[in-house]
Amino acid sequence: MVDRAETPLNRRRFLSAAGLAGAGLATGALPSRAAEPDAAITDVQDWNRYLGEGVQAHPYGSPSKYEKNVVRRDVEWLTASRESSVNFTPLHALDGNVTPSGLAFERHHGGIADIDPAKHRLMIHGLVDKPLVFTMDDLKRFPGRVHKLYFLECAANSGMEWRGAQLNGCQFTHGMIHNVWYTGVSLRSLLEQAGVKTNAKWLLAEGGDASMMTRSIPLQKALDDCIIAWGMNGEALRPEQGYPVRLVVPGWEGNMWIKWLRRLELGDEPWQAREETSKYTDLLADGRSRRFTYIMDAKSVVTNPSPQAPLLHKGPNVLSGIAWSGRGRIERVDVSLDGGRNWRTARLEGPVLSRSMTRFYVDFDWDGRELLVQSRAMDETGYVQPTKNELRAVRGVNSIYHNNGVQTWFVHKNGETENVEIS
Ligand SMILES: Nc1nc2c(c(=O)[nH]1)N[C@H]1C(S)=C(S)[C@@H](COP(=O)(O)O)O[C@H]1N2
Ligand SMILES: [Mo]
Repeated sequence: MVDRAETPLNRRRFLSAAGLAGAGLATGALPSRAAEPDAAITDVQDWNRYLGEGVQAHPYGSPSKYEKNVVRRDVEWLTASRESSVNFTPLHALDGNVTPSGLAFERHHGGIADIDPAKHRLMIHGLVDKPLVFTMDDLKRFPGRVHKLYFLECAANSGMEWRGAQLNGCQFTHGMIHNVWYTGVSLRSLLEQAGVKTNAKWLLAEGGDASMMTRSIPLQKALDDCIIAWGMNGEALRPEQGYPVRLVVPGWEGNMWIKWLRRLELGDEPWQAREETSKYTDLLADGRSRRFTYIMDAKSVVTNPSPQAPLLHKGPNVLSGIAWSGRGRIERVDVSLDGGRNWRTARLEGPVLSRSMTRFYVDFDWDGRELLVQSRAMDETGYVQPTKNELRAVRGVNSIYHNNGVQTWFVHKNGETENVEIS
């Protein structure tokens, strides 16, 4: 795995799509080679000669040492402290549509809470008939367990790119997303147990970490599809992801997915917490703020090729990427190799689930010409991912959050790839 962007660069580069010819669909010879004498075959290797490690060498397994570059990375200048910071999923090194637990990006505002599950409680109170407290054992015995695959995207994903191409790698431009399996109970079933009063319209979710993060959630959403989750990819939640229990808010901005969840209060209006007023609102071009932008609109990115995963060979290559939408299933992804002049429809592979990451592929022949690679997602509602300039026309450039514009990668003649924008 090539991993060139150890430190992401700052850049502002605008290219024109003029003069780029499209590369062909895959037609040529397949990537195989004639059988010739090769030391990798004829020499006996050490791993052939000696016994390997026995069972129990690794009671909890980890990846091969040759994959040591496939890690979450942070951007040091982005945040002032490690406790209130973020790292990024290495999207360029992953495939399929499930994010391995150890590579799921982390975003927290007061460090990773170290919670003893035996001492953890979840309280439901406020406008309910009967305030309730649950232990972790109570939650795990609750009838109607659910198991779902959903993406979580931080609203600030791609937020550094509002004024132009900035960070050199899809890990950094798009890596505030993960897509994992959740096990838990529906929030609805717990609320029904407590009995929601008729004047309740909102729900406050509070974390048990040092940041004590709070967000107001419309009651309708809470009753619709939210999950109180303790499981992630078949095992317990990772501490980084909110162990022992987090809120899952499918399709909505990551900030609302309160981790280390300890309290749910029902009320008749939003609480106007810090994270829904001074943060996670969208500053518009005229200086006004748009609040409560909950849904993460359709978005996609080509993960290969990308700056950390350049093209290494002429001839057949597999272009790959991911698409997702907070409004439902991904319907279609189109890919351009010439900066948006010509488009071809990508092949969606693996399960295409509502509000879950979807993998796409395009097989193509690269003749060594420069490429401007883009992808554009469409979801089942017919919504089409906008270009960055279309977004700026509505939102201006003072925004941080909710940037779902089309990404462009410039592939040089030598295969190296960089983050650019087309003017
Ligand atoms: N208690 C608590 N919950 C939290 C946060 C936090 O700092 N504390 N950060 C939020 C933000 S901004 C995001 S984007 C997601 C990140 O989830 P992850 O760490 O699983 O990627 O958690 C959200 N839930
Ligand atoms: Mo976030």
